[in-house]
Amino acid sequence: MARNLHVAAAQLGPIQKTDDRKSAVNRLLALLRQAAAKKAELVVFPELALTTFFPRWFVENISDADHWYETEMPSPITAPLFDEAKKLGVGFCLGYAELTPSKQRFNTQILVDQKGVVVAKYRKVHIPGHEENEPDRPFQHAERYYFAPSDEGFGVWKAFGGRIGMMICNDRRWPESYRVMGLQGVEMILCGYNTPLHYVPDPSQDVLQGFHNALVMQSGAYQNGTFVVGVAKGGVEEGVDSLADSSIIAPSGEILAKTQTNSDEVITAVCDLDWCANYKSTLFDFDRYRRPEVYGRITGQRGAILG
Ligand code: ING
Repeated sequence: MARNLHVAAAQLGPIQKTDDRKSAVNRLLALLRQAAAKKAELVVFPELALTTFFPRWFVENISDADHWYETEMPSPITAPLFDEAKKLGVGFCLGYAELTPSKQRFNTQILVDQKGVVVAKYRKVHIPGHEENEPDRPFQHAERYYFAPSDEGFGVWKAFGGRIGMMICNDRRWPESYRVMGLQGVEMILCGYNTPLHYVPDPSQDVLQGFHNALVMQSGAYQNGTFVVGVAKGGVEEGVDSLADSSIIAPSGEILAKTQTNSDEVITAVCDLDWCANYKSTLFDFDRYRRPEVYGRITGQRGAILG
């Protein structure tokens, strides 16, 4: 008997600096309805899905950036998304900037079940970019100024008939992200991303962004016997072209669905979560084949030590 989970990747095109949250929420509502019409049970939205990618600009006084963050979820502006999802009987995963009551700042993603209840929260672990103002860059990527790295690590939650994990953007480039969830039996990893095509100082690497995006998610899926749903906010946002290529990837590493545009677009796939066992119980039977006794360096050191 298959354990089918009908999942949708709801990709966003750009959100410009002057686009308000209401317009973003209206776009998310339209994508949610499209996904529900395609019989999706779980809809995955991108990283920072309510605002433009504001770490592109550095503000000296960080409280001048407070308006980019959510202090409550749901809030009066985002409540319509929760209400509509509950009415449609669809769950969703939403990325946003979180400002806690104690003024901590996180790049956050929540998992909301089909009754509109927040069942899980994940805060980004791997924060790329820079901490200081770097005005000479063509555009900044000051995520390390705007977000604290979470010390909560990667969880896996029983939801939607399976074991669901979450990660955000840069997390997908680190094999440790997948493995920590793989060691909790994860069957589907939900990952929103905002990836500028011109991030690297070496423009010749820009053409590799799509290749690297697929490479890391397909390998992470295969090596941990899990589905991976990667969802972009793509297109030209405030003059910066961002990668689209949202994808739904099988535990085999095969791409089941991929967006064709860099705009608002929904793709879906019916994922039989029992497919994961084909890999978890054979090639990647962790209990049988892994050798943690020789992996000490992975948690024992941060950087490379050259002997
Ligand atoms: N963005 C980018 C990402 O990891 C980046 C940062 C871009 C790193 C290109 C390396 C190359 O996809 C976020 N938001 O993490």
